[in-house]
Amino acid sequence: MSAEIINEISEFLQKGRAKNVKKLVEEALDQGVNPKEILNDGLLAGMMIVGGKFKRNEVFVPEVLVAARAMSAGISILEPKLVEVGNEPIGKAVVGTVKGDLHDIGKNLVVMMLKGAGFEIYDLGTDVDADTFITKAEEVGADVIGMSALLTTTMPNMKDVIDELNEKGLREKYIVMVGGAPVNDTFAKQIGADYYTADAPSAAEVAKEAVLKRKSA
Ligand code: B1M
Repeated sequence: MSAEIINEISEFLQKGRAKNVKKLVEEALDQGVNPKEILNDGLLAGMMIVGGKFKRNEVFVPEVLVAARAMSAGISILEPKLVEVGNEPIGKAVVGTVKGDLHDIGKNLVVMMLKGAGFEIYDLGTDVDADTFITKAEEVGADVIGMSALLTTTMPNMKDVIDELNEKGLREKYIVMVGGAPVNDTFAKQIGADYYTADAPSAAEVAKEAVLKRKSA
């Protein structure tokens, strides 16, 4: 039963049918299907299929865009189930997708998971330049700066943020975390980030550990 509805969610997402996705996600939750299963096996799995077709030129930007909207619609229903925030924030995080990059689905998942881990979040959105990351982090007294990039052409913009932090003598103030499909551990080390994580739940876990470690030092 749960496999059936999850499969339907994936199918409707691939067709970009946001209303159907929303309705099915609600139904799946009512049926007691685990929200993480809906996210991973329904929404993310559907998006991966769309991504594969995009790569092979079987679908184009408009189709990907409607699928992405359907994904966001599904995530909006799941969010309260995935995020259980405690009372006291454990830290503050400034998060965004780097300059030149408009992909925000993964970044939004990271934001969601960080909220769930107890962070106060400042979501800067997409196409965020180094100055904006740093100004916001300074303004709110952030513990973490989290950057997402989905394009090989925008990955270097993560380094710009770190370079500017270094130039301003602020690098040590922040835990800098990076992620996104083309990013990996080697790249993170090369540009001088503190942590790379492959997915949103690990980003939240690592951020929490790192902040608690820093605060107890
Ligand atoms: Co674009 N796109 N796209 N796209 N798009 C990719 C990334 C691409 C791989 C597709 C392909 O060719 N196979 C390709 C990049 C190729 C490359 O650079 N090597 C590509 C391209 C080329 C482009 C355009 C240039 C296409 C064009 O215009 N000709 C254009 C660029 C626009 C721009 O940004 N300036 C473009 C546009 C778009 C849309 C607008 C249509 C849409 C984005 C909509 C949106 O985000 N609101 C879109 C989409 C949806 C995709 C794919 C299909 C799916 C991306 C996605 O949302 N995945 C993608 C193909 C793919 O990735 N297979 C593709 C689901 C999401 C949950 O995964 O973001 O990786 P992801 O997040 C993961 C992890 O990476 C991690 O957590 C998440 C999982 O838990 N993570 C972090 C992410 N950020 C993190 C930060 C962290 C830690 C972990 O710490 C801070």
